[in-house]
Amino acid sequence: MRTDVRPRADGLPEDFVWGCSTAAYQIEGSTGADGRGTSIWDVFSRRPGAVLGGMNGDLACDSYRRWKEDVALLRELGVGAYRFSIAWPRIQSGGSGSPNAAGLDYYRRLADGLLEAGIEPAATLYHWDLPQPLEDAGGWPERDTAYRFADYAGLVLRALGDRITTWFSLNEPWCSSHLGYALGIHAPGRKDRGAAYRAVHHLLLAHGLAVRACRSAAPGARIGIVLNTATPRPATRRPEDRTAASRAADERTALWLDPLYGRGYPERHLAAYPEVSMPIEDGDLATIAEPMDFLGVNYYSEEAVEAAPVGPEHPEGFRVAQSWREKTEMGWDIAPEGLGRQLEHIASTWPVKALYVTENGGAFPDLAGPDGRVRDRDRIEYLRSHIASMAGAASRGVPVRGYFTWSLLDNFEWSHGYSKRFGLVAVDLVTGERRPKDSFWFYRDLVAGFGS
Ligand code: IFM
Repeated sequence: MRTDVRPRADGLPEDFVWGCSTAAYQIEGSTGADGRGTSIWDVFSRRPGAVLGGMNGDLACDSYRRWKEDVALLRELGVGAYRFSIAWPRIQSGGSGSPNAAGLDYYRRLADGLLEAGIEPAATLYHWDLPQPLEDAGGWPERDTAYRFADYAGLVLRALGDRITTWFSLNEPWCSSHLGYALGIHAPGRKDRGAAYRAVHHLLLAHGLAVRACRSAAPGARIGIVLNTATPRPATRRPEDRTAASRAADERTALWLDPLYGRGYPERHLAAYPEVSMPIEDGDLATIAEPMDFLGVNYYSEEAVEAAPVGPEHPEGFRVAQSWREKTEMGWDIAPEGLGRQLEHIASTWPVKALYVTENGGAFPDLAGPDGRVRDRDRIEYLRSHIASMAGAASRGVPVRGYFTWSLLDNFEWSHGYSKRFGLVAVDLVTGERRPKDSFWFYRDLVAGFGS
């Protein structure tokens, strides 16, 4: 018996995949390089008041030019996989037509660099950077956008499917539909609930069409979707708070998972909002329910929800309630046990084949000491407790196959600009210099099997 290596203390299988996640607009920069077109975030971030301090992703972490440094960091971490996203406007500047070879070459180089470092590339096809010309034509509320996405997915899979086998269709489509089209706090910044629900349907249709495109373009590939599901609890026993919590949970979870697993849209949810309707055409529900290989779940928090008067601030009639918990810099409750609960709820309600935690992490103050070192004990504790919660779910039979922390790098946090930092690695916004925080070394230990 070997005595030099301790067995994993976390109860997870040896072949469990550890990784890190990022997204194109948040890290790449070089928004005008090599034929990249304009995305809705390029336009939205220039709208006065849309992003804190008028910041944008023009430079971001400069990863388009410094990707080799990112791969070296991942190699140092020892992770098995890297989840990044492909910027649609780099591949089709206007959102349709023949692919831009330079854009594809960038992701080919990145994938090859990862493979040479022994790291599996895992690519998201859409992490919110819709080509602006498609938004000008109506965006996700229009059916044609789903067809454009299917074309894009097919050509990316044909070009890169020989070296990338793990694919995610959409990242957190709730953010695209609800934050982008209902609440207007993400690109494209519209406030129209009818449009948001049409977007829900077309995002799901786009996903189903992409799964089919993937199967025909790269038969060996595996594909799933990434959702930010949530099951908030009612703040009190009052019936109106219970109704509020169940509506909030449906909006984040059943609205997506029911159709994805062949059950159609949840009637109770649509009945609660008679002003919206889903533009379903013959065959759509079968397309949306095209079998996936796995489901990705992004988890950050678990909130309490209470009823609120319907109005511009709470168009759905609910809001996050006051709580006793410590919060991250995002103002989100730190609720590690909610991750295990969420995974168990999903696995016991829908017939998922495999689950990946595709994002989990926290924004913290990250003050550097006089020696420049960031002793981010709060992030380490956040990661440790959430991973323990996930491992608990795995030990109770939930088929969790991997965990990706958000994020490798401090990056552009959407409407918060660069003010919220989630990275294991700090990035100097002027020089681009990368500096691992203490959480980086914690994660390296954990990946090596010495996390607890
Ligand atoms: O930064 C985002 C990411 O783009 C999507 N999931 C949540 C993260 C933290 O807000």
